Formats: sequence, C-alpha cells, structure tokens
Amino acid sequence: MKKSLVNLCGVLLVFGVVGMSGVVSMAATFELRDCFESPPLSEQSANNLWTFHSQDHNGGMFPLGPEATTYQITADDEIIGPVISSGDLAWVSGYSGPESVPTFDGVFVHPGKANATAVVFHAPKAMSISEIKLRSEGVYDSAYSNGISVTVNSVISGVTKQIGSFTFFFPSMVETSYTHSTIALQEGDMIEIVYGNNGDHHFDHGNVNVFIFTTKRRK
Ligand SMILES: [Ca+2]
Repeated sequence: MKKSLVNLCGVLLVFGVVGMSGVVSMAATFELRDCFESPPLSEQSANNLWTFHSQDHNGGMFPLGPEATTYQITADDEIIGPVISSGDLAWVSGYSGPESVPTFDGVFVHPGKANATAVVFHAPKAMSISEIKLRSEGVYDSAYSNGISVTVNSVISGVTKQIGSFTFFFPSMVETSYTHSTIALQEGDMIEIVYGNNGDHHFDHGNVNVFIFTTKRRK
C-alpha cells in the first residue's frame, strides 16, 4: 500500500540544492516528536509515517490512550507520548530522590513489563538515510530505574539488521548518532527503535526523540 507524506506525522524539508551539474537534490529530516505535537491524536493507521508497536514491528499497534495524547497498552505499561518540553517541571518527581529537569523537547516513553515499546519509521518512498540521531534521558522518578535499553534496526525487504544498541540511565542525557554508512530504503522499508526495560520495567520513565536525516538524492 502506498505511503503518503501527508499524514499525522510531518516531514521537515531542510534544504534543496541545485548542484553544479544542474541536478536537483533534496534532503529531509523526519522527527519522531512531530507525531505527538497536535493532540487529540487519532487511532494508529498502518499507513502512518511512524507507528508504535508491542515488542517490534511485527507486534500489535498500541491503541490510543484515554486522553488522546498517548498510544499505550495499559495492561503491560507500554506507552509512548505525550510530548515533554525542555524545562517542564511537571516531569520532576518531587520525591526524596535525585531530580532532573528535562533538557530537550521529546516524547515520553515507557517499556512494558513483558514487551518493549517499538517505534517504527516507514519509508514513504525510496530514500538514502545518512544519519539516525537519538536523544534519550530519564525523567520523573527514573533515578530508581535500572535503565532503558535501546536497539536500532533497519528492516529492509523484511530482513531485520541491527544498526546499534545502548542503554541510558538517569540523569545523563545521551545523544547517539549513527552515521557510519548510508542506509538505502525502498518504499515500505523500516527503521525500528526498540525501547526495552533492561530486565526490569519499574521507574523506566524516559524522554526520547529520534531524527532521521536523508541525503541529497540525484535524479
Ligand atoms: Ca529498566
């Protein structure tokens, strides 16, 4: 089924270039947070640019949360959304433990007891990805968390290949950038970011964002 650029999740065109040979090129940035900028959200559709699943892209899509600012499976604590803004004191715990204030504009994420929370980007057309950048930090009472594990995969022609993985812990903000090679996607191929509980889901309260940068493309 054809994907459309015009859906709930926006695309920011960064710049266009007319090369010396007269070839028109274009690069774009796709940002996870764009999906959550304008609540109330709609129920997920398989045609969306970004979708959110239990465990990985093969798992069920999360239903809409009760306040239409999140997608979540309440029974397993898997959740993504709402947006978190830099400096928002609502995401400071107020408990006796160490506290932090969110340092960037992102999206709340919580892996489940049993299953990870998977963020899936669907290529709307053939594209070459030059960089995948992730921002990750613990918020609220995540000082008591044992960390949230992150795995980044490409899914090309149905074959999953790991690009990288890391685990983040309160209180440091981690910026992770994968630029080691260009990733060629065809329409319908995916980039998958799996937020897992690192063995224990308690206090796994994360603020995350994902940026996917495409290269200039020759026509
Ligand atoms: Ca954990």
